Amino acid sequence: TKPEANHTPPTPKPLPPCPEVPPGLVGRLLIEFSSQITLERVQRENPNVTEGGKYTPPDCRPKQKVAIIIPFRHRDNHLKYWLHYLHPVLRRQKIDYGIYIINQLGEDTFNRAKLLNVGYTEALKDAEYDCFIFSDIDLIPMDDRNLYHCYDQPRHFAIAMDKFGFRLPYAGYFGGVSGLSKKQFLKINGFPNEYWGWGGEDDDIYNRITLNGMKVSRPDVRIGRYRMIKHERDKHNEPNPQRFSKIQNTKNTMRKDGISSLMYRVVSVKKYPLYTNISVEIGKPP
Ligand code: BGN
Repeated sequence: TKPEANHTPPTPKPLPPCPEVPPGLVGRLLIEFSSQITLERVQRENPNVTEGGKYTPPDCRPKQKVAIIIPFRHRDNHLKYWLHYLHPVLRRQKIDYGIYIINQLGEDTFNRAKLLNVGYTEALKDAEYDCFIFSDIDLIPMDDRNLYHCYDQPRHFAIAMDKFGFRLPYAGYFGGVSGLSKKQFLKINGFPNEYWGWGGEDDDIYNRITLNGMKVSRPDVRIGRYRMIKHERDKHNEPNPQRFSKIQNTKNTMRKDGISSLMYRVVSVKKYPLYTNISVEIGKPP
């Protein structure tokens, strides 16, 4: 026998591709927001999540690498619930993922869609993602069969929210939680940067999708159910009075306003055990 054979490390078994339908799903989930959650507890309950809020299934090879992008300001309590509920769901779904909180610094008017563009750009500096899921911090899926990956067409996940009576509020609704592959995102020039304050940016994104010859894909209404954490209206995120006219103009604005025109300044990138926090200055309305 060759003596060096003893020193050859065993070649790691190549993992099989992850199954189309993950075997460990449980279906409908019980979601409540009355018990107090601590990050220490969430960390304890998700020991395989690594620094920056990353996870890769240990037993199979996922097809996609998913960045989950969450626009954020002053919602620490919601973040705890989101992490508490989502990490276990995403693990059961066998998703290869990273969590990115995009925190708008200062007290100027909030700009959700611009923060999502920042999240897309910054996540790609961190790893080679090919799928981007954009989620509000206060939306928790009620069913783990609502799989957080990308589809043939841009995906709308949050189609049956409790506050809308578990139905789509209107046919073109694309708010709350949505997902686009890198290719789909670039095809629409990303999201608009010019919606300051509440409302309309999701409708603009919907317009971009249909104007570029794509259509929205959705889960079954019994599966795409969500609970929203109740909260007061945020300060500095008043309904945007320009939103009605802006969504009429997507066709004319989308080529110049988007990922191609994005400008911002990163102030800090912090990798915490359960998520990556990226604090940014994105300016203010003209
Ligand atoms: C719509 C908002 C969306 C919001 C949904 C659900 C606008 C544009 C002018 C009609 N759109 O009315 O941004 O997600 O309600 O709350 O306000």
